[in-house]
Amino acid sequence: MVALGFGLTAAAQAQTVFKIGWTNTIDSHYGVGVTTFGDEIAKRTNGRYKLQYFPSGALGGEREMLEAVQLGTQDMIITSTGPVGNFVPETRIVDIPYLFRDYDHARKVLDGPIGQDILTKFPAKGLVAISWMENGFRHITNSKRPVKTPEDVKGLKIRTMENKVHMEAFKAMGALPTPMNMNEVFTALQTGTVDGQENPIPVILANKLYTVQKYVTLDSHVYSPALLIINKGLWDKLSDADKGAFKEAAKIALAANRKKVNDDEANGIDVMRKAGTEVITSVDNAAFQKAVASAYASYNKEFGEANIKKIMDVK
Ligand code: EAX
Repeated sequence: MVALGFGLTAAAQAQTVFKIGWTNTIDSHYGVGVTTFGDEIAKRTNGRYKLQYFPSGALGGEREMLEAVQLGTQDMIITSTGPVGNFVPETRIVDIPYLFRDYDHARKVLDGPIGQDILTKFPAKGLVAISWMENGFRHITNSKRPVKTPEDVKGLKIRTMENKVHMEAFKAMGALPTPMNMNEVFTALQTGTVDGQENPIPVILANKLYTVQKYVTLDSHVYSPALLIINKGLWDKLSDADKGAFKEAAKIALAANRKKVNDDEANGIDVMRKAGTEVITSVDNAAFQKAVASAYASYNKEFGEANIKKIMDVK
């Protein structure tokens, strides 16, 4: 954070600049969310607060950026929940495969009491989650073979996020989950270090992963929330009015971020097919769900079957 004073006139106001990092590009669903958030903050605080953007992993992977925000060496981040469970374990429940039916269901849970309650667990860890954001439903991509059934996943080396809930699911499917920082994924796919990876369409598009993957299977195995997080020390220094301005700005940013996800979902298949990638749209979801069923034993143990059912039952 850098506080800049301009001159000594009474009218001049100190300007505080917050550095925010993320792994996707500036024009991605995260970039749209962050730049909208930045515009809205500047507007609502008469320019007293400004964001300095560090897209495309310029400040590192999500886990290392989260550590930096917790330490205070980085001010803010927009991140998937991928590595967040290593800092705030209560978030892990939303990473369970097949927990959410569709986008409406996921958005309703996160905007409602269950999702908002999870945000209250962050301050104890030196972080303030200003708002949920959205990454999207995740799909399997690979260059070995078209994945049409869970059988096709067996033996594939699949990059996952540093997220034990996801890794358990891929292990249950017989894949070899390989946790890796997003910044290394494109090269790992290009060189064949891993056979495939799994990400939402907006991430596959923004990072052009489809140009180094022969097959994309739209299996929507898990919904991936994102979060807009600030260092707690910085948040506590904001006046109540400015905290309110940040919250209002985040609401508008979330709407812009979700609209970009909707747009990418609508256009993405065409973009990938035009680039020569085979996109498999008809997937036997029941078979994939059955393939991860064994992981549910540990999910029920860790999170409580009733808590999982409570989320699934939200209409
Ligand atoms: O948050 O690491 C991942 O696969 C994430 O989906 C990506 O960084 C966007």
